[in-house]
Amino acid sequence: MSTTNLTNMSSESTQNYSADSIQALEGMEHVRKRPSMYIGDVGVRGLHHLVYEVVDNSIDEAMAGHCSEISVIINEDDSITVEDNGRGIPVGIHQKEGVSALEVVMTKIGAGGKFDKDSYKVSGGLHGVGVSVVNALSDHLKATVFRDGKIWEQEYEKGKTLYAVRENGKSDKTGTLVTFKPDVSIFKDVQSYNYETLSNRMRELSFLNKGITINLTDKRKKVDDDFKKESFHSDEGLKEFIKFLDENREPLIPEVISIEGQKNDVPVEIAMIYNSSFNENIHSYVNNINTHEGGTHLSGFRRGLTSTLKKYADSSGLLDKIKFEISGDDFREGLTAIISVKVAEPQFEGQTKTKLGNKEVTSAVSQAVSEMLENYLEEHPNEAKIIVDKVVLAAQARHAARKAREMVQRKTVMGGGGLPGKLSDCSEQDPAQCEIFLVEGDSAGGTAKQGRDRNFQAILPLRGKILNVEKAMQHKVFENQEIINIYTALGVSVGTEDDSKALNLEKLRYHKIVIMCDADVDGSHISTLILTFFFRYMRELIENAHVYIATPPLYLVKKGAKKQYAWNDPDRDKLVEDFGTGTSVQRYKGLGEMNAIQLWDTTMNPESRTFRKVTIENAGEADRVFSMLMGDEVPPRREFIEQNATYANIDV
Ligand code: 0RA
Repeated sequence: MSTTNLTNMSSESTQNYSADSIQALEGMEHVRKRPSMYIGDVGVRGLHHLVYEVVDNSIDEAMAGHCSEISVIINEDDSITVEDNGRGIPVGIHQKEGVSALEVVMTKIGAGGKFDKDSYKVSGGLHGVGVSVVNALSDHLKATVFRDGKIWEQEYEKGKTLYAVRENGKSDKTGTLVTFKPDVSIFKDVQSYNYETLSNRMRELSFLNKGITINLTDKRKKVDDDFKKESFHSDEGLKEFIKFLDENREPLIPEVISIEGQKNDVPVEIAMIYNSSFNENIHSYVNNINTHEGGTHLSGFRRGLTSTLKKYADSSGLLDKIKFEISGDDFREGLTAIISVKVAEPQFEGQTKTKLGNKEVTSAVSQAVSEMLENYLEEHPNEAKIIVDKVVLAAQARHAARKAREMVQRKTVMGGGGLPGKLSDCSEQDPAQCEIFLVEGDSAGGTAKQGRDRNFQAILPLRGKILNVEKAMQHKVFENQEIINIYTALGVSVGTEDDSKALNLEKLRYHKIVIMCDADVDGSHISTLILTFFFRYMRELIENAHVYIATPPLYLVKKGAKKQYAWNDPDRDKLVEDFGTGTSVQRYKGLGEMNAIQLWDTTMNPESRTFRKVTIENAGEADRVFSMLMGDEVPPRREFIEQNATYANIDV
């Protein structure tokens, strides 16, 4: 099993700005000078963002009812082509600007489709910046428009127009085709497009915008003599999205509950189901953007859900025997839901600007949920009982969990119960400088303790396989000693009664939390267990880029005094060839086989190590993978492992 689907090599290339360092530059030039202001970063995310920005324009055209198919192609040279069958960007002279509207869209920052008042433009990237930004950040871009029976084209270099819009032949189709090649002098540290990342996003877009067909082709790769490709199309939208997310979970009710409508001018779409798991799994979107940090639409959903279920349960007498309070959390245990709203002028807040701030949305969503659920519960008394029973069970478990949690709280910083005995702490006091290595097993822990730089590196050995939180009820999680040790060592206390998983990150004692496990099947299983725990119980740590995975080498290649490490088979083979006859290869089976100096040199020394930063590119996909890997059903897990068997092969 490899974690590459959930993690990403990521360069720390986000730029910093102070108000006065922002020079007033002309639009396109400013984009090139300060790309991160427009696309977030110039790393992997930014590179993929370019594709989303172009696709968003086609999605807008589809939402306006004029486009049914969008094709995305990763070309052999890592350029991207996006084609749609919409009306085609207008090519006539733009009154105010005096040049072709196409040229305005492509070269004026913020021009977007704004001159078209009729089009219902609510999509548009997180940054909503428009295709001109993509143009500015591309070495080369060519736009081709099929319109009025003709083919029109224009090309640009680094955003600069090469020639006026020209006609180049006849065609009876309509649509827009854009091919761009990102400027490598801007995306310096990024290799190339990741098929899976694009595929996950195109699938997500097809669920969020039902009826559209989105094709993805990778011309860099061939499978059975044909290019690698997929086609996404969803007739049922969010309903199907829920089924996809919960594929590996056991549903408690037979059908997905769904609603679609408009409240106070806010289009709201919701789908939800209850499953037998203990996890709350809610994904929220605004204008097709995943709002990781939630916001007013999510609050509205929670409010509507809680009040409606509570009212129903009270009036139905199902709670008569219950002596204790039922909290908001209890209504969401085992719930998978998607909330998608369209907001004309979204205000995004929060650390990653993925929290919706528009106040009017709360009541719109809350009303929508209440109406939908009231009807559903009335019409489905059997399912209603199943849901209420589940809520009651969750409340009971929560009472048991409270005792366990209070114990954790007493033992963590709140009670001042001291640090875990197994922790070898560092001497540095500034958390921003501190690192903690979570190491599998006491023996590897010992080596790491000797090898580390004790000034800023702490070691916490974990005993064998930590609890699989995917299958455990909350109180079991809070009773688990290894997990208590992690909470205590990190210094973060567990949440309140109402939000049992909220963390207080200000207390975090280390800003880098490094999972260091053997590079074999067991090691990667343990890494995944730890990651599952972080994903379910400490997601803020991942979202704030505190979680890393160490990468110990697989081989030591030696000849006489010459020694080099290799992290994969091709590198090993190359070293063996370079060193020539008499070379020996030592395979590291585990961290324990390295001595302290080797471990420092290869895996812990900031000068020479490689860490993989754990990121959540796509929360829905991450959730699906965790529920599959750690859940009950074996066949999908086997299939996933076979497809991602990087480590599994090595041991053969
Ligand atoms: C504004 C007006 C019209 C089309 C578009 C924008 C448009 C933009 C893009 C970007 C990618 N694909 C697109 N397809 C269409 C058309 C106005 C009209 O025909 O009356």
